[in-house]
Amino acid sequence: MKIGIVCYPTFGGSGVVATELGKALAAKNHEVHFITYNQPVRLGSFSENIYYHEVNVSDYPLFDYPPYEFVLASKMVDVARFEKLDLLHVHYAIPHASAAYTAKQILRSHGIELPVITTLHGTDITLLGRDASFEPVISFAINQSDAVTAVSHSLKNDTYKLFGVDKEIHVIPNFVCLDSMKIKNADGFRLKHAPNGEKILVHISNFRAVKRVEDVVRMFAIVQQQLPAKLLLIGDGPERSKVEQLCRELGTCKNVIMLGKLKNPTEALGIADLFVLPSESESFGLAALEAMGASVPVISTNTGGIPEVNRHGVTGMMSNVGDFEDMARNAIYLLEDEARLLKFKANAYRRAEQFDIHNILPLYEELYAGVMDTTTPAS
Ligand code: GMT
Repeated sequence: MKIGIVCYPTFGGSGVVATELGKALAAKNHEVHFITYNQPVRLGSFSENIYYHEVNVSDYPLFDYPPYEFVLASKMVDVARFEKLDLLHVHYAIPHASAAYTAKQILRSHGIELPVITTLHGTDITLLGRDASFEPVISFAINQSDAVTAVSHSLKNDTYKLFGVDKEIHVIPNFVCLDSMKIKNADGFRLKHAPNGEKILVHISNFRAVKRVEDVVRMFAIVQQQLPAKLLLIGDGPERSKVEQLCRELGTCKNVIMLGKLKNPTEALGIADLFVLPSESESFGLAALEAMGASVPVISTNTGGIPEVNRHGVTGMMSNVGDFEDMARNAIYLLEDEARLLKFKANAYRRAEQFDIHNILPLYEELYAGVMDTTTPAS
């Protein structure tokens, strides 16, 4: 098949999922055309069957707000017509699903019927969905898609609750590519950051308020009083300076290492003993699944789709949002007993295997085939 993939090219989970999906489809001989405003972070070097079409918005002085959605729709039309796409898979409702709707109508006027699949990722629904100014467009674009997927049951339910959506939503969970997560010897990295055998806790996010990174620091401050530990903070974003300030206030700076943005967190996860995800809301928690794929148990909240990934008492532990003291107790419970920690590590990996790309990719391929079967070619 010839598949167009539209996504945010940044470090966010939706972009990572879209990019890894495209790479996996290309590896199965589908032709994949990424349409984004920048080369997706996880794309890496180009490979056979992968093409990248950049969306460039001109900076015209009349525009206070550059009309990105129209330029994107035009690019979709262009790629679909001249690369002869079979379908378009857009990740994130705003503005990708609505731009795809526009592109679909334009293509129809050229006698081309292009099926559109929309995948909902979370913040497009749970955060933007609360903003009334987006609601009519999001609902419409979802309803007009030929197929809609959500990355968890929790997100599916939220979508029905928050939007006037009557379209069937298929749940296709996020995935990890375990084959590409095989870690080379990371002893040097571990020695650098935990030279005295300290336990290593890791948090990865875009440091937005919804991630509650301050809770990571607060729980870590308690953990390090009980056992030797280091905290690796990976990522960057609006909350970073508050987090740095909190480290100074709590006197944890010497044990907190801020690595900033990493294109691929596999190496850091390879030396981790625990992953911490104290999010306020999370439709899935891809970062937690990636940690589990590196055999790292997860200390998380029990919000949104996280319980569909992390199993309390098996692959990690869950607490209520904001209860960093409970998270600290849970972390200590796992870290203080080596045998227990090893068991959780093995469980985490086994759980991640269920979400391996080899299990999830066929669900997308099936959906694509179904949508193409039911699309009537334009006459
Ligand atoms: O979490 C973010 O702020 C980024 C966001 C995104 O759209 O890239 O992540 C969302 O999509 C991920 C991939 O499906 C999910 O794993 C995250 O849970 C979800 N984030 C939220 O729901 C807050």
